[in-house]
Amino acid sequence: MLYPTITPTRNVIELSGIWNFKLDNGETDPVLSAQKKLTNSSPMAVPASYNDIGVVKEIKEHIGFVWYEKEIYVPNDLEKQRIVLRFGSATHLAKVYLNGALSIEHKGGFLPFELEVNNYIEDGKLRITIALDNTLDHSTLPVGIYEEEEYESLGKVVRNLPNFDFFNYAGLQRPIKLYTTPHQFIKDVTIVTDHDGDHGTVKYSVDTNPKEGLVRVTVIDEDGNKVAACEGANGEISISDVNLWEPLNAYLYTMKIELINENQLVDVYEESFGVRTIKVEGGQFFINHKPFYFKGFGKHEDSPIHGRGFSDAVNVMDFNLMKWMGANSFRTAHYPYSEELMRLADREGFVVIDETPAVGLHFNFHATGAIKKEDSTWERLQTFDHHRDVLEDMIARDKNHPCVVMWSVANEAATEENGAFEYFEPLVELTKGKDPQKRPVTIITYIGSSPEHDKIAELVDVLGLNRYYGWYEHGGELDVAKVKLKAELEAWQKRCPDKPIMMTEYGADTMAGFHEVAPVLFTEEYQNEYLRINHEIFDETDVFIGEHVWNFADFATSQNIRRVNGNKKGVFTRERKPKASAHMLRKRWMTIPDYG
Ligand code: GCB
Repeated sequence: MLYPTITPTRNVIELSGIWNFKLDNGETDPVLSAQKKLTNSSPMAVPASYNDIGVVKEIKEHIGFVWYEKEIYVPNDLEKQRIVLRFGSATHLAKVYLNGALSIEHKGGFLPFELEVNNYIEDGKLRITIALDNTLDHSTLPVGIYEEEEYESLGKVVRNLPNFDFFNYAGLQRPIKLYTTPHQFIKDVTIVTDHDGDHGTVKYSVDTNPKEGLVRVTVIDEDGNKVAACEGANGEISISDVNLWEPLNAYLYTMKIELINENQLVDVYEESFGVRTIKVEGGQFFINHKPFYFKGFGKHEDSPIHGRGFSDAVNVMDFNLMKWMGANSFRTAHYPYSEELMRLADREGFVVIDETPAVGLHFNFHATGAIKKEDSTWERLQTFDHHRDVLEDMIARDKNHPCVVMWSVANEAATEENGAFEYFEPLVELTKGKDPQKRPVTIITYIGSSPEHDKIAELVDVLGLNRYYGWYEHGGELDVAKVKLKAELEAWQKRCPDKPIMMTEYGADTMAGFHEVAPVLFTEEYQNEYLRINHEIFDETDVFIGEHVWNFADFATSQNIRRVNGNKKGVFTRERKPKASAHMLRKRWMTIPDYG
C-alpha cells in the first residue's frame, strides 16, 4: 500500500481538522445514525485521541462505540480520477459509512486502510461517518479483558481492562486523506538493496493495475541528479559510487516510477529508499557489513493533550532529543507507529525495530517461574488470525523503509507456556516469507520466559529481553540485581550460543524532582544507579548488541495502584523535560560508537 503523495498525476487532500463527534451509548441504531447527519455532536480534533481532549470521565473512559463525522465537497476535477479515502489508522474497530452506506469495516487500530469512493459521491458531496469501537478482548490486538457486572443500585457496570501497561487511547489518531490516482495506476513497489564496495544494487518490482503498460524507473540522488534508470516492471539497477543509508547518517535516493501506456504518461509515483544491508551472524547484528550497537529506547506514541494522536511537532522534538543523547535507535513499542514517523526515521537515520500490536498475550503475567496457576494462555486466546493479518499488513506498509532493521512479532507474550512454540512458529515463518528484505525477526520476552522455561528462543534471530532486575525483581537491592542479571545472561549464552542478546527494556519508575543522597526507589538518583549497574553487566557480556531503556518519556496508563498517574520510567517527563538520567545516558552513549 503506497503512502499518498502529490505527483504530476496524483493529488492529496488532508482531512485533518475539526470533525463532529459524539459518544454512542448503545441507544442509537448504527444504520439510522449514519443515514442522517449526527445530532447533538460536539467538535473533535482529528488526528488526536478523543480521551484527554474530551476532558470529562464519560469521554476519557468511555467503553464502546463513538461517532465521527465530516461532510466535504469533492472538487469536480477530481472525479475524473480514482478517489481514495485513506485512514492512517482508526482505533480499534471502524465501520465507515459514506453518505449513509456502510462501505468498509476494519479491525485493528494501528495500520492504514483505504477504499475507493467515486461511487459514493452524491451531488459532489461526501458525508463520512465513522463508528469506532475501542473495546478490547481475547481476539483483539492488543488484548483486553471485557467484564460486565450487575448491581441492583447501579445497573450494569462494564469494565474493559487493558491487558497491557498503556492507556487505551482511541479515536482517529492519525491523518485521514483523500487522494487520487489515474484509473490505470501504480499500485505498489518493492525495493531490495545490496552493496559491495562502492557499488550498489537495487532490485525492484512494480505492481500496476491493470497489469499493462510500460514501467520506467529512474533513480535520483539527493541533489536531484539521475544516477540510473531501467525499464520494466521488475529489474535490477546498479548505482556506482553509492551513498549508503547509515545510522544517523541517512542517504535517501528517490525511485521515480512512471507508468506509460500508448506513449502517454499515465501515472507517476516516487518512493524514497536507502541502500543498506542487514544481517545477523556470529552473535552480531550487522548493518552495512559492520557490527551495529543499538542505543536508544522503547518508545510510545504518547504526549499530553494529543494522547496517542499524531503530531509532527512531537515527533521532530523526540527525534532531536534522541539525537542530543547519542541514541541511534528505538522500538515501536507496542504497535506500528504512524507512516509519517517512519518516513522521518528514514530521513534522520534512526534504526527501528518495528513491532506489531501483539501485547497482552498472557493470562498469567505475574506468576513468574515454572509453575503456573493456569497454563492455558494459548488455549484461551483467539488472536492468531488477526495476528497473522496485522503482521502481513505491517510488512506490506513498512517493507521499503530503510529504518526498519528487525520485526518484533510480539511483546511479552506467554512464551514460557505450552503452546507458545506452535503459536509463534507459523508467524515467524510468515514474517520471513513476506519480507522481501528478509530482515531478522524477534519476539520480545519477559522475565518468566527464562532460559530454563522459554519455548521460543530457537525461533528468533535476536533474543529481545525485557528485564527489570533492580525494579520489579530485587527493587532497592541493586547488588543482588546485578548478580541475577549476570546469571541470566550467562544462562542464555549457554542455551543459545552465538545468538545476539539485546536488552529491549530495562528501567525504573522515577518521579522527576524526587531526590535522596542514598539511591531510593522512585528518586532520580535511583534511576541513575539502576541504569549504571545494568550497564556494568551489559558491558561484560559477549554477543550483547544493544540497550533500549524503558521508556523514552513518561506515558499515560490506565488507573491502577502500581502507577502514579502514568508510567514514570521515562528518561524525560511526559512534557519532555530531562531527568538526571538523560544527562547520564548522554555521557555514556556519546562514547559508545554506533559500530563497534
Ligand atoms: C514491560 C512492558 C511495558 C511496561 C513495562 C513497565 O515489560 O513491556 O509495556 O510499560 O514493562 O514499566 O512495567
